[in-house]
Amino acid sequence: MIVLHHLNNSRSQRVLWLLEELGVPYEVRRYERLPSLAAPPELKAVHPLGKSPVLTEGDLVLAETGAIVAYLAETHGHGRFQPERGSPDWWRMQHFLHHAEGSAMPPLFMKLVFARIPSQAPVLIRPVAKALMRGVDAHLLAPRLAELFDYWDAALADSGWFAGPEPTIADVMMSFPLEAAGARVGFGARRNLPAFVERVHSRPAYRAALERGGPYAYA
Ligand SMILES: N[C@@H](CCC(=O)N[C@@H](CS)C(=O)NCC(=O)O)C(=O)O
Repeated sequence: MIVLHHLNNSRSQRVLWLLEELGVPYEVRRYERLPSLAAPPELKAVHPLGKSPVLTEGDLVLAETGAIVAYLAETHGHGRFQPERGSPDWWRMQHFLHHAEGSAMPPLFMKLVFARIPSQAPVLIRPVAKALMRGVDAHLLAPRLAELFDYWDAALADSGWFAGPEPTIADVMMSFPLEAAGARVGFGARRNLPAFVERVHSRPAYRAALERGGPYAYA
C-alpha cells in the first residue's frame, strides 16, 4: 500500500493531486507544522531529512517530490501523465520536473524568508533590516522572479500545460511554484499563469486531493 507522509500547507499537496488523478489506493499520514513552520520531529523517523513529502510503498522510502511523481507515473501511471518516452514533449517534461525545485522554488523561498526577517529582528534595528530586505528584493529577487514568470507564461502559451497538449507530471511539479508565486508575489499582467492555477484547481482530482489533505493555504 502506498503511504503519503503529508505536511499541512506544503509541497506534498501536489503528490496528493497526482495520486487522485491516477486513481491508485493510498493512505495519508498527516503531520502539522510547528509554530516555527518546521516539520514535526516525527517525520525524521520516516526519512532522515524529516521533510515532506515522503512516500513509502513496501520497502521503498522515497523523499523529493520530483522523484516521487516520477515513481508514481512510472509504476502506477500506465502511460498517463507522461508524453511518449523520448519525444520532445517528454524532454520538456523532464526539464520542468527539475526546474520546479531546482530553479523556481529557490527565489520564492528566499522571498518568503527575507520577508520574515524584519519582524524577527530586535526592535531597534528593525528599520535597518526592513531597508536591507527591500534592497535585496528590488535588486536581486524581483528581477529574477520577473524573468521566471515571463518564461513560464511563454511556456504555457500553446496548450496551457507545460509539456504538450495534456497535463503531465511537469504540471504537477510546477503547480506548487505557481501557487506560491501567485500568493506571495502576484502575476501582474501575465494571463497564462493565473489561468494555469485555475485550470489545476478546477480539476476534480485536485478537489478530491484537498479533501484528503486537509486545509491548504494556496487553494
Ligand atoms: N525539494 C524537496 C523539498 C522538501 C521540503 O522542503 N519540504 C517542506 C514542505 S513545503 C518541509 O518539509 N518543510 C519543513 C521543514 O523544513 O522542517 C521536495 O521537493 O520534496
